[in-house]
Amino acid sequence: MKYGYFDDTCREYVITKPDTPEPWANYLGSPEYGAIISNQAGGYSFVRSGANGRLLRYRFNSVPADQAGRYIYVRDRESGDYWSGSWQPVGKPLDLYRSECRHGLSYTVISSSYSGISTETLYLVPLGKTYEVWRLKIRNEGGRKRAVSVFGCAEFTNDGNYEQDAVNLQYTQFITRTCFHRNRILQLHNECCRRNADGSNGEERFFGLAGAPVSSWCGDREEFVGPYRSYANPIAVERGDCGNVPNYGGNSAGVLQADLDLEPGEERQLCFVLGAHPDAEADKILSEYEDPRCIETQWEELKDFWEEKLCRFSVHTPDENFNHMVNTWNAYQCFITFIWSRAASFTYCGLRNGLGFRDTVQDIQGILHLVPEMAFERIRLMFSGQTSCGAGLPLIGFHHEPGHVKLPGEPGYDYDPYRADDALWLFPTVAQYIGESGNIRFLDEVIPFADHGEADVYEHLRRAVRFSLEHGGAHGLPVGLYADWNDCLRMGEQGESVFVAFQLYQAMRILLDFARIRKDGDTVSELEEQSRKLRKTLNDVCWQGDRYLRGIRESGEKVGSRDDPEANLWLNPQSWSVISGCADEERARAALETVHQRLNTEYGAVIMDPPYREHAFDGARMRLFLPSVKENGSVFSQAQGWLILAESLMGHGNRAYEYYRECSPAEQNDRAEIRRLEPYVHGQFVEGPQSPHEGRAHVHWLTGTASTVMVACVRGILGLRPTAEGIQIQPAVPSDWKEFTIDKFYRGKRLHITVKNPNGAQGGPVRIVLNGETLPDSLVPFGQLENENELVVTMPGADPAQ
Ligand code: IFM
Repeated sequence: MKYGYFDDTCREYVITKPDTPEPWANYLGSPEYGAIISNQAGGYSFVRSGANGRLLRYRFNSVPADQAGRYIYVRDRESGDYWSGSWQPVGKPLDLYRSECRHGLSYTVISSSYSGISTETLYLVPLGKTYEVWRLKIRNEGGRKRAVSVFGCAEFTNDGNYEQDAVNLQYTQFITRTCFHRNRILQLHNECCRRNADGSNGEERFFGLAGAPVSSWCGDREEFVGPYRSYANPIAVERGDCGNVPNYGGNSAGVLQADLDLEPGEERQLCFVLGAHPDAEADKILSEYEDPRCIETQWEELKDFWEEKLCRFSVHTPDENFNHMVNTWNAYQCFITFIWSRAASFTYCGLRNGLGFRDTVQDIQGILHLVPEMAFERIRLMFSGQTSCGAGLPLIGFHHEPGHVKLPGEPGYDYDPYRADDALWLFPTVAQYIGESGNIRFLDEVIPFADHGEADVYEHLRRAVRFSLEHGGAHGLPVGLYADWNDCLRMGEQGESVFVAFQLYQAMRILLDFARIRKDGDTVSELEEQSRKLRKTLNDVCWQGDRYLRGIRESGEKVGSRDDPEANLWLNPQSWSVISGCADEERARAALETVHQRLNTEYGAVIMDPPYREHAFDGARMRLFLPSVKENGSVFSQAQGWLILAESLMGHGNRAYEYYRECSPAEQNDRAEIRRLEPYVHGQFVEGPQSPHEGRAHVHWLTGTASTVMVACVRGILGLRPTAEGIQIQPAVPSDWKEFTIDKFYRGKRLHITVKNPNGAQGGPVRIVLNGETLPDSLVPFGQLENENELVVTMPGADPAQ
């Protein structure tokens, strides 16, 4: 079933059928003020931290779903009938009520049409501001005068700390009150014990109205909703009067009512504004919205802000769904994961107060092709989360103080021990950053370690390699430590991880390039020797004829061995054997072929097979999950990106594209009832064939899938791989893509690339003509670029093996 469509002209996803299988969400705001909103206007807001700055309350995982929200009610003062500007929470019959939700880049517009009245509510956080605006346009579509009331409704948290607000009710129910002032409700917190710098008391929040006088108000949730009622039928709306009631020591809310008379065809505009600001500031903010042009200007600014970022890379292929995702939605999701990490969604309740090391370093890769300069500071931050012994801290706290961080094992450290993979993610990220920006001098930049001391980036990277080499097991492969990329895989102190070994091999190759550039002969020889040894071990010990192992436990038992009754084939070692460059052509082909035969499903390749049921070892913690769910054999979405990339690197465009389509949300727009998550964002995983809900996806928005799939599309399928010298172009596309174009902004230059594929190839060596001149190979040297460049890339003759 289809619930909406992609509108490329304005980069929006338009939901035309409001009863979506799940609330379909969007993100508003910035790190200073974040908000998440669903197509039913459900969701919540927070100042800086989803954990501690929670402003609007949201009941996660509850029935009815997706409450509370940013609700606007409309009531007909003659008939007493009422509805909401979003289909829920009132939920009028869909044969009478029409609704459309347009999720755009950092704004959402929800429209309704019912009983001759239409509404359009724009929700956004203006750029650089720390409050949100709900701009309502309401119009009398009929031929007679209408008398209506409009109610804007926000449910405040009583405590900014999400956990306290949700569970510590014997405290948090008694610390706030509300009052009304002119055109706004103020919520005051802890006012008897806290004094702010400006002389005001406690913490203050406001919910105000511009554009019409307030005719009545309510600051108490229970008074508004009424006993044994819900947001579907609040007593105050039913009655048509909010009663002017404040809250004192209960649940605070902000409800403002405006009574309007609308002539036939007449439209009115109101703005509700919500934020955490003292009253005097609230007054100033609200007065700006008395001018209806203010919000229009801010909306334009917001659109320009995003357009400026996304227009730096756009592709026009024969596949519209591919274009929607790469040009807009996958890109936007990469920005959202970059900004919010795993902080706040409808699945993440906002409790993680920091940046997971590996997640963040991977997230950075998703925006590098667009704004390397934006990634720069974050990369530096991540290096300052590396300890002097070379490992990455598992989590970088929001109050990270490089040079002073306690380490795993030391008193005062209260997070997980080291993982084996964290620092190794820095290598592809730095290589891609340097390729995009050309900033090779970054390697010389001195950055402090998390615990003590400092070194240049090159030395940071050397230590990361050294850490892995020093933590080797019986076969000389890196040990798995607390876990590797797979949070659920514990090999034991001395158990070895093949996935990390491939990562280490990739890291060494990248470092070798840097060492050569720096003419560091000792490091070159050392790395050549070490990487040769590692490659040999991986191929001698871990290859099983058609697959690589997943690991070797400290007991010597092999994980992912072909004779194991369960989990005898794992996806990641196969794809990473190719990505790392460790497998030779024959083994790479064989490993990928085994994956295709054994792991592929309609929705992508499962992470391993068969899932654990009876034969899990102690450290196989994925056994806690049901078979075909999460790490226990689902289609783990992040790993699809690596598989697509691996096939692309082999020049297998058809396979790469097959996997891409299987996991692409947009591809499932017409059967959204199966996938259930938003068709415009990747999720964390999709249930596999042993689940009765095969194809159902979970954990929307904040997932590493966004960046791995983006990297797979840009570097893999489209084949654009910037290096320090210039840009390599090596597409691996489906053979029926006969021509496509890419526009890319590259270090201040514009590239207009046309890829021609007259013979239906799926990969292979290309011929490139740059501004009329044929290049000797697939590298476009940066030095040869003009400000504007026309490139014609011709793919070779068809591969007879296809
Ligand atoms: O790698 C992890 C990630 O850091 C968090 N989500 C699950 C992944 C696989 O276990």
